[in-house]
Amino acid sequence: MRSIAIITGASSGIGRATAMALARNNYDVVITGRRSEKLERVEEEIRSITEADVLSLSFDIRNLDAVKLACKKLNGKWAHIDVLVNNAGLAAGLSPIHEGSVDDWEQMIDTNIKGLLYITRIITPGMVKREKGHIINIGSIAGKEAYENGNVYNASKFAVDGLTQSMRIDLVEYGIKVTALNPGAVETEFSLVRFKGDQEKADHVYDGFTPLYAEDIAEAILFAITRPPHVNIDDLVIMPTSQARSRKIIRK
Ligand code: NDP
Ligand code: 8X3
Repeated sequence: MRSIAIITGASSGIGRATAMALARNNYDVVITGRRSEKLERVEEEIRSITEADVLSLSFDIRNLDAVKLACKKLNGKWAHIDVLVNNAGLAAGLSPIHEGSVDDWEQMIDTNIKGLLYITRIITPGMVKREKGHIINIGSIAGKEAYENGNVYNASKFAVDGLTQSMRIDLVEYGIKVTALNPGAVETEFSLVRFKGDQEKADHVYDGFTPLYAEDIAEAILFAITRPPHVNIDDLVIMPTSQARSRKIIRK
């Protein structure tokens, strides 16, 4: 029998790669994101190369009513979510605190913290009732150490770290696993989003070294969710070999 995973932010990057990896490995997948045309393409790709069943849900995770409405479609077999991958997130801008954009701050807090909480609040009661489930929170090296101009993005990922620890404490008595996965630089749409579509600036981030790829993180997620029942991976930091800290990257 196939298990069911819901992956937020599966229209690109880490979420997309995770949906593909899980679909290839005996999971039916619920994929979410705002861009429905991108989700459709991911759905088609999964259907064309795997046996997996796919449900696409397009909504803005910052909007609680929209999240609730979309999740009403999680009925029948889709009601039994085994794995929740809290991945949707972004960095907006890179400015010192005294020059930061309040709109950017709100977007990061609303997506990376509140959005994660909204979907978790909807999915976890079923896991508690079934006494079974696994939550994967995508944090970041930015949630382990602050860096220059990272401020609110850092804070949002420190919050994910805190929530992961707290969720594990609240859910342990129900046998629910909670894992945090904290990547360093991964080449996705992340930098293009951070720099508001400036492709040159985004490309520059990955100049002169080999970053991680979305598939590297997807493999780690697959590893975490396929451990035996008595094993939980609490917290993983995954970095490119050339990156020792957020801002210590060897470029050649
Ligand atoms: P991408 O920009 O490629 O993917 C981000 C995903 O999040 C997209 O599918 C996007 O979908 C979704 N998303 C963003 N905002 C919203 C929203 N308001 N509502 C619903 N979905 C939303 O970046 P990554 O794959 O790199 O990012 C995935 C996660 O990994 C993020 O949490 C990021 O912070 C984290 N991370 C990334 C690192 C990196 O270097 N790339 C390193 C460490 C952590 P859509 O736009 O269609 O809504
Ligand atoms: C993304 C990695 O170092 O750009 O979370 O913040 S970093």
